[in-house]
Amino acid sequence: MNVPYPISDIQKAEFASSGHILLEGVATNAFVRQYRPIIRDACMHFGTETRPIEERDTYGKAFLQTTNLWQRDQKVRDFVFQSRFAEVAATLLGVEKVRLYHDQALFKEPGGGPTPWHQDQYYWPLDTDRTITMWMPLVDIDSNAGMLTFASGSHRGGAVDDLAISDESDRILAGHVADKRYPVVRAERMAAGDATFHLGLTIHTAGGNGSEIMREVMTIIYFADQTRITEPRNSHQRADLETWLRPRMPGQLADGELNPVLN
Ligand SMILES: O=C(O)CCC(=O)C(=O)O
Repeated sequence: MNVPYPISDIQKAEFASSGHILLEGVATNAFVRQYRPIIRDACMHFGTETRPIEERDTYGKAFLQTTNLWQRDQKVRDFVFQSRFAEVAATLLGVEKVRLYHDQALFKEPGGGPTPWHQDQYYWPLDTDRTITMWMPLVDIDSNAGMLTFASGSHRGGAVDDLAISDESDRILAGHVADKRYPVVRAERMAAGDATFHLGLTIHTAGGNGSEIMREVMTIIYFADQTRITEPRNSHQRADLETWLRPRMPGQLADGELNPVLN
């Protein structure tokens, strides 16, 4: 893990054109073996969902979400602060340095519902399109276990609508993806430690978890250094400003203590 992960010019071009890419072995087997129990325990400890799946709404059924574990657990911080991950993010974005936005563990339970089609950037008061998420399963998964699925090239259409993740975003963006004939792309399987990276504007979804195992996924979101904060455009962006960017304010550089440079 101390050596950089190699990215070829072909992979960079693929990412620029598709808005997403699958990379194998971004974390080594030994590294995943070491950190999987740490992240799982942190999710158990800090997770707050207690309702049975049947009683939750669409968002609640999609995954158990536990955020910014790096602030709560020193060992998870070691995982999130890996410069190897951040360097891949910077290389794919074509920028020199990236900052941490936040991390989230997204565990989709067996029987968990689909993740509606959405664009991440709707949530983020950041004045850049240079935002990227690393999505890494900590267990081997097949396509029926809630694989992340992308509308290839959809980032080039910009922000499509002002929609939070919901049944409505799912309906409208599924229609948009079909109208624009974006290829819908997902991996058949991913091994623990493989990762996908996608841009904040890439339209994406994930299926329900039809397998019998918990889909344990860890994500890390980065943005380009020197990015400024925008005036929040919705309640989610106001919450993000408070939660992930404090003490910085709209108009300022997003370079507060919660947003360190990681490469
Ligand atoms: O893991 C999922 O089901 C959805 C993840 C996602 O939308 C993201 O990481 O941006």
